[in-house]
Amino acid sequence: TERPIRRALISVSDKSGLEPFAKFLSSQGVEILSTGGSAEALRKAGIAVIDVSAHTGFPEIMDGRVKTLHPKIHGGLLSRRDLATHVEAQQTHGIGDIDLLVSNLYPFEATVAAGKPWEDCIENIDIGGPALIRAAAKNHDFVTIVVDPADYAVVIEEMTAHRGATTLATRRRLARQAYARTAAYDAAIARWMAEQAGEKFPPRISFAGTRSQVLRYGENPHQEAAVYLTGERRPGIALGKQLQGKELSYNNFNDADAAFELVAEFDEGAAIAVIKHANPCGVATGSDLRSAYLRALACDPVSAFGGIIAANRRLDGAVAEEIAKIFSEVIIAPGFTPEALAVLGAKKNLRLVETGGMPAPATAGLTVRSIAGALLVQTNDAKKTGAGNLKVVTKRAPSEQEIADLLFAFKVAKHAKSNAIVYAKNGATVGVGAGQMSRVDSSRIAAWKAAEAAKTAGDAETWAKGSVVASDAFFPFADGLLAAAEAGATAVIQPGGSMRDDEVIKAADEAGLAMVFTGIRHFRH
Ligand code: 93A
Repeated sequence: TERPIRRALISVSDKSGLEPFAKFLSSQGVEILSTGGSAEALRKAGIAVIDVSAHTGFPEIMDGRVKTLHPKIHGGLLSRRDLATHVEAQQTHGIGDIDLLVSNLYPFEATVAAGKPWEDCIENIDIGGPALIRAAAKNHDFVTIVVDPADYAVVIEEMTAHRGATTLATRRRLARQAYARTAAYDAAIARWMAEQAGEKFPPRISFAGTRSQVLRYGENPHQEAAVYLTGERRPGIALGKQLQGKELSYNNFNDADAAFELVAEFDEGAAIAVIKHANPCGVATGSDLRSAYLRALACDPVSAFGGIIAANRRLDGAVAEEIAKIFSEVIIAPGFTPEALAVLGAKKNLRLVETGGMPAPATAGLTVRSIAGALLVQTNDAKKTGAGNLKVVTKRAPSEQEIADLLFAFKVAKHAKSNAIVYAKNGATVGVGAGQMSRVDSSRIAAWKAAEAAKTAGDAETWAKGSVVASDAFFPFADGLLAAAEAGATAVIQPGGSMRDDEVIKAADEAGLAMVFTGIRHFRH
């Protein structure tokens, strides 16, 4: 199963790590064939190469669109060395063996990501490269294929250990990687073309992403898990840089995503979200992160223990001092000041993730989740509710402060699992009820949490008193609303649209509440 490498074809766009690898091949007596730019780079490094055009006797034409698409190349990669008919064909047509292909593709994805015009993207669709790679990978019984510079070391090791040959096991593994790469490459092209055409749901979609990380385990220790990048360039946990701490877990990714997407809703002022099990246990805005954090924490300090914290601006030393006082799993922020890093650096296990920026909350995109046998795909919940979208339905209109808090609470409710009820006061949550099967239960839980928060803080009166309340979907009956009024809320925000809206509005008027309808529902299941 060991196959010696005597002739290699090198055709790469990403030339990183190439020079030492090619030097090694030369030192092993390997003859190197190469295409235009690659050959030039190798010659500059003093490595002897033969141009593909000299090997085939056919020039590179059409600005390089046709350079390796030739029977002498593809025959050399595809011929089974153990079949008489194949070897005969090689002899008849003067086709020499190619035992190693080193190739990576025109940078199509990077060209798209850089926002280059249509023609540039099209020109960066590699045709010859994938053809070479697929041919070499198919014939892995005889041919070694390397598509990733990270694997140059693997080939050097094998050839050193096996007198210039590679083993079948390694060639198979490299072949698998090769097909994964060409599949992802074509998927990226298909996706870009669909996007360019404004087609949201093409008949076939591929989310074949690139694996960025294998995780220790999944949602539970008996499940295996990994992270795949989809190609979307949204700042967040997936593309963030981990600065310190233990390895991120599956649940960390999920919770940090929920936390960061939530604080991204607040573009004015500082905002902090503390998340547990993908639900907010405290969210607050403020003039600085420290005051926002203290108010977010006060909402539910018991649940906040071991939580995930997200900030919408560069995390500073003052908030870091407060955060360091209790145990948290992950802190995610667009950046960290040196002071913050100094404070949090003492907590070696604490995971810090720097995203480099904030995502725009209202950008179009798709969300995907899996059910048995299918992917459910929908456009993002990118709807923003502002003061202009509110319809006052009660006799009393909310005050300016109430409107600010209503909008704040509605944003938080959007990011809590349904049924979601959120009490808020002065830009901070004071009670959150989430993930209940009945809305009235969420109302009761949120009210109870507001009472508990007050108790913990040593206040005589529940924090629901004088608060506002948000509901992610309409109140089907007056009972949920009455629970809120009873708890002490003075104003309500909800989508409206129930068959019994009249009943609910009447109950609100009787309780002296101000209520606004948004017309927009924010289920999150
Ligand atoms: O334009 S192509 O699709 N036509 C080809 O025949 C071909 N052969 C190799 N692109 C082709 N390649 C690609 O050229 C390789 O995949 C590699 O990315 C690139 C290397 O070109 P150069 O050596 O000239 O820099």
